[in-house]
Amino acid sequence: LTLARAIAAGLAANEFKMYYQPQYDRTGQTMIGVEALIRWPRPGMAPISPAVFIPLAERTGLIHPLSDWIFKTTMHEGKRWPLKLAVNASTLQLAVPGFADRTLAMLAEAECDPRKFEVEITETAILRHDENTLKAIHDLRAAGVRIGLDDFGTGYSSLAYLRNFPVDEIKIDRSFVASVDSAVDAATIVHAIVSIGRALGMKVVAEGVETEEHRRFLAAAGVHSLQGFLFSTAVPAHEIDAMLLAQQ
Ligand code: G
Ligand code: G
Ligand code: MN
Ligand code: NA
Repeated sequence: LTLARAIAAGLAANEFKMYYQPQYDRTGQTMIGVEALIRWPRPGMAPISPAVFIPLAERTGLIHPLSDWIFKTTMHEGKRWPLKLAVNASTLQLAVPGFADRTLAMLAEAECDPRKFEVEITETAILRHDENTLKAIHDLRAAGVRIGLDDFGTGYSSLAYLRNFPVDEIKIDRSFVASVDSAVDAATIVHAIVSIGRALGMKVVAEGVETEEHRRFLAAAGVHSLQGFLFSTAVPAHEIDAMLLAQQ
């Protein structure tokens, strides 16, 4: 509970920062998007990973104000880039009635084009398949917001749900990418995910691209875009500005 109080205080004191991890086309030459990832560089203390504080925020209800801050900050900082802006949504956030309307209102307020905004959801969100979540995804897509399925291949629902639950993009989980050059089964699974994604008209993104060997394998397999430490970790907005300038 002490940490929960620190999250609430951190929000009030504006301690959180959004960082952005670049996504490249399959040649690795052109930045085409970013994934927004929250960071908490607590003044005078060791940083805490979002893998720790996001689940705690979910258990305490703080995820709602925190998620609003994440969405708004990403829209305001990212609208100036000619890039797709992918943001992680908590499963709890999606299930709140009015999530789509609130997101669209934030986009309008930030003057951010809905067509460049992507909401990343997980298979857990789909598995719940409650009506609010389904309606939110439908309404967002109708307004031009893209939906991405994160950590694809690690859940149980993958194949059956893709039929009833259309998404624009699937992100191959980095556990498969990490093994493509050492394990035949991981390479086979990547090929299978790309075939399914392409057959269903979805874009396929690979996460956790760490080496030029990974990049070459994934490009040959037909993945559309690439994200990982080979290119960059998540960086502050001003570093994305500099990378875009250097690319011109
Ligand atoms: O970026 P990093 O490896 O530290 O992220 C750790 C975990 O926290 C990942 O599962 C990631 O999806 C999650 N995470 C990071 N930033 C956000 C965010 O802005 N919103 C949500 N809901 N999850 C995030
Ligand atoms: O769960 P999600 O995919 O949203 O979270 C992204 C997480 O993956 C972040 O914590 C980010 O720091 C991490 N990440 C990004 N690129 C790489 C990579 O190339 N290798 C590894 N091991 N982690 C990565
Ligand atoms: Mn993600
Ligand atoms: Na992931």
